[in-house]
Amino acid sequence: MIRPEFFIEKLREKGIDCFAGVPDSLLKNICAYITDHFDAQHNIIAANEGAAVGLAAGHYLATGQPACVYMQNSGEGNIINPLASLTDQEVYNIPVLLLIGWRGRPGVHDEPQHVKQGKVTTGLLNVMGVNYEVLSKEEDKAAKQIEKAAKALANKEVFALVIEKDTFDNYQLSTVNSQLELTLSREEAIRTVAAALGEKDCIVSTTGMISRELFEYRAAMNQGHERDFLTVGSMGHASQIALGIALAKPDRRVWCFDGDGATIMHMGSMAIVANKAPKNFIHVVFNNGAHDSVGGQPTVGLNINLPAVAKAVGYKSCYSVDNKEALAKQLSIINSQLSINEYPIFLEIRVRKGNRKDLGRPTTTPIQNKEALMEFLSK
Ligand SMILES: Cc1ncc(C[n+]2csc(CCOP(=O)(O)OP(=O)(O)O)c2C)c(N)n1
Repeated sequence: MIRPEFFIEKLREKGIDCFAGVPDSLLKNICAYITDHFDAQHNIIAANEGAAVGLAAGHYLATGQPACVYMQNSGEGNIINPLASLTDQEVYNIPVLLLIGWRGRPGVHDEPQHVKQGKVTTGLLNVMGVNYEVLSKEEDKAAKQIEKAAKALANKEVFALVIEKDTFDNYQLSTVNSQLELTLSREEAIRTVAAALGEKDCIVSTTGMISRELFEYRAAMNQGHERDFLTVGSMGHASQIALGIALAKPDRRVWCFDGDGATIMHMGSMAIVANKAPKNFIHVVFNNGAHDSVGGQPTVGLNINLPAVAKAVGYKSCYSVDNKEALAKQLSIINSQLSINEYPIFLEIRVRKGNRKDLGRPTTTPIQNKEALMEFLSK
């Protein structure tokens, strides 16, 4: 395995000391190392991977030095546009080093949402004309690959290092967010909200642990999973899936269970929800100020006023709570005192980072999930 400090030192030797990206579980150790060792100017956890390529381009324009963009392969979709229309040699010809975690690598068991992306990971790079190396787990070989990457960057190319599982040695994140005062766990908040739903209501939950915790809540309560669309991939799009349902099924309330990282990833979607003004839409953001599901790297979630953003774009009722009592009270107000004219609703729940160690994964397939939900919605 490669020691994070070895890898980063090699990049520094090649003049790369600026990072931007969205963290990934396979890159957890290297992302944690970067978070702890680079200041806010030199490590920007971006809203999404495309934005990270934009940041890298800006850094190059200002310094003449390429930056490194780290991401999970799920983020490849988000970088296609800036690769094709910003960094490409036929456009501005801007070098960027991509560090791509290869979830779903063919032959390695992974969750359903990673299988397709894993198959097309290197193919997409080929189509985009991006040369790459699958990073060796041996330091001397990896050093040679970094040499090769540096030559491509010097030639103003985008170059990718594709990272397999267990490439980097363990590194424990020591940077903590200023959220120590938060006591409510995400799982308890999820259970409290799910328990407050009406019979006909449905939930669209975001990728990562939020969907896993919701799934386990249903199992623990001996309930079916038909009310819940567990969006295992498509980070940042849960609110639009929920909006699509809400507009087509005006007689049902639709709850979106979002994360702060996912909300921020495609925050523009909030404006579309608010302007469509569905009278049956409740957007709940479990805000722990972190990309908790992939290692807990910070987001800007706890530094910004999400309900104020929601209010500004046009959600009719916006709230923030940070403890169980306040949450229960707020849910009771939503359920019994608000008229339909006070929708769409935005509810931020500030929760602490972390999850139960024995948290399971959905045992139903995405297709079973989809079919059960469609059957539920058709009734
Ligand atoms: C486009 C894309 N980029 C990155 C990921 C990897 N990923 C999965 S969950 C997650 C973090 C989600 O954070 P948040 O929405 O705040 O929820 P939390 O895990 O903190 O509950 C990330 C980065 C992904 N699935 N898709």
